[in-house]
Amino acid sequence: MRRAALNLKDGAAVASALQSKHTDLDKLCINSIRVLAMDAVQKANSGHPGMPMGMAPVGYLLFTRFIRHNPRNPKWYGRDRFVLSAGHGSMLLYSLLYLTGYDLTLDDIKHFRQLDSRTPGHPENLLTAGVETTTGPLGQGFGNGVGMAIAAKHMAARFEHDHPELFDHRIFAIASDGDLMEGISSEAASIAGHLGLGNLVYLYDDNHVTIDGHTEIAFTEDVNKRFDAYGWHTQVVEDANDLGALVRAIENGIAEQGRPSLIRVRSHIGYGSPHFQDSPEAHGKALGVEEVKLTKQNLGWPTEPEFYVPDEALSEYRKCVERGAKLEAEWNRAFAGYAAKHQQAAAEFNTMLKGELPAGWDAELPSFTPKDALATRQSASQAEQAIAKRVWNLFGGAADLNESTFTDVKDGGSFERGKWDGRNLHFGIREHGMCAILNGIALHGGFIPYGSSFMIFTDYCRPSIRLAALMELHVVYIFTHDSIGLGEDGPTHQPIEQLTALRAIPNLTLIRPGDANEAVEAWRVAMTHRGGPVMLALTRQRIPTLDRSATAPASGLRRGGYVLSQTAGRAPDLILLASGSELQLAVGAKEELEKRGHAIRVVSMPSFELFAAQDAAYRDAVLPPAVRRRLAIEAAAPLSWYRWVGLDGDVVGMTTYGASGPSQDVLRHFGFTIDNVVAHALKLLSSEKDRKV
Ligand SMILES: Cc1ncc(C[n+]2csc(CCOP(=O)(O)OP(=O)(O)O)c2C)c(N)n1
Repeated sequence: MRRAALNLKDGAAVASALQSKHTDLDKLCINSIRVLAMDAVQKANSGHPGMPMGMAPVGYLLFTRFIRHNPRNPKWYGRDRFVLSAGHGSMLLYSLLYLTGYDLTLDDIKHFRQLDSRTPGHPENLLTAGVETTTGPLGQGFGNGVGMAIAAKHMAARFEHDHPELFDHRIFAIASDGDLMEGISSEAASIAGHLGLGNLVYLYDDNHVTIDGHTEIAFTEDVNKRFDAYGWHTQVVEDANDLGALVRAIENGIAEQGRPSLIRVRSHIGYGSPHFQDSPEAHGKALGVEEVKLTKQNLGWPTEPEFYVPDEALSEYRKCVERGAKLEAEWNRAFAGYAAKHQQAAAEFNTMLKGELPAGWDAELPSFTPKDALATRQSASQAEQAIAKRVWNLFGGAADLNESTFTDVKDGGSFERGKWDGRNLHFGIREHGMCAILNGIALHGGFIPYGSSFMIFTDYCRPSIRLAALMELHVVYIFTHDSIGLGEDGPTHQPIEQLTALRAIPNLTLIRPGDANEAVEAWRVAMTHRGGPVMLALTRQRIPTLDRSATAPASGLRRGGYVLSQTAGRAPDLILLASGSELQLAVGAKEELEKRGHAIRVVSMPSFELFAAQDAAYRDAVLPPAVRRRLAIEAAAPLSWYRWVGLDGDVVGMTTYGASGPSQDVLRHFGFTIDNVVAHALKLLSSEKDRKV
């Protein structure tokens, strides 16, 4: 069962049947998509009919002739992946999913864009079976597909042995003008071309229209020349309705093994609409009752009932069910043969796919003593190396900053063209592309992807991080140089508002460990947390490893915040809270304040999200509501701390940008000293209004 052969056979059959014209049945099938898209958008009075109407022939051919999928098991590992990068054209995907027999009904289509429906405005992977990735922010899907292709190559290199047919699935995508205008697609296309990802086949919907007008107002480059220059295999289909030409081009794209493939397809937005075809009017709103009627008449379709799909068309599409079951059954048979021969590999593969960690994954995690003064980027790196030795599917790399982030797996080799078993991805200086690719690797399945750069550049990654959180993906981010403590590089590189901004992303778990042992614990959470991404914020500068003999162990990090230490025998007068490199200041200030007779509690607060997820009893035990004198210390914008310090508390933070200078000088300049923390604490302690109730 060589998949390429099967594809070519299918394709050739279509091509000869079609020559360059389509048959009546093809026409019915294609127009079914157009009608469903028009009617659904009209009923919702909201949505984007034009793109699905223009690209209906491409969707039809891909789903019925080329993409290996099983509508009754959308998670079958051996399937080809399809990404609708132009997510606003969601009705193209929903139509195809319904028509080919996924768990999506005509009733779902009728509830397009309604609350609680399975057909939201843009495709969401958690809501709709068969949606591989959430798309809508243009360019993201393009990057996801590249990540999926990387994952497929790496998986094959590890496992295929004598069974390449089990691991040779491809990634198909439809991308639009908007996708290709967004910078993220340039990053992703550049790396895909560099790597020679021959398992990618992208179809570019060249319809010359965006929202504000025709593309000539803003997008006149020669897209194919651009992709030639990236090292892609490029083709042109001059008419999206020329099925024969489309088939040949897709076949060529599939046959091209050494380069990713882009097929520019000249299509017509709103195809069939007498007044709005080729016009921006067809892009993003209902055509109107009258125009829908005229378009149906123009397409030779009955004007009523709405959502009408002829039986012949539906049964043609539904052949995908039988075909898919057969494809999966063949794959399963082949896998059974594989598993008999390669028992250990098959077991490992299944563990990875289930998202489980191998037994003993954490057996070599280091622990540190007070004599180790390490930057958390160093201690975290040691933890990562210990995990990587035992967890093969921890797979990622750096955006050209491994020399600073220390995330490359030692002796892991580079993932490069033809060296698909290399463990270290070199994303180049492409942070946004990196994070979209990480999402794609996670979506593909089988890996725990990670990526690293400087904390300041999370701003370059934010849209993809947000989508990882929305899609509940297990992605790990390692961002170092997490404060003004990075020193000389100065304010352009010193994150100020980033921590607060990241804490505003729902379902992202941010961890800023306060010493080497907390850094190890942070990696433990990163590996075991499920249902969303985890980000580690790590220091560039060395910080002390706390003496834990008289304090709580670093495992407290797992609960996000914990009492590190407290003046013995007395209720606290004041609570000092800190994260990351500022935890040492809280510890030092406590000593000074105790000398002055005050009872002090130090709370280590590496992760707001983990702490917020604890029950109220635990949170109140750590931060007793009665103790209202609370001082937080973090070398960053203070905004996110007010939830924890309350109206009577205070924050030693950053309200301006930083400055260039040696780390200790910069920290001192901005008040990150024990003396300044003590001064702020004394002010709180002497304040009448703040008195403990
Ligand atoms: C990053 C991003 N910016 C802006 C938008 C809003 N938007 C949605 S569709 C669109 C125009 C896209 O034009 P094109 O990709 O050519 O789609 P078509 O007109 O062919 O449907 C815009 C600007 C978006 N979804 N994502």
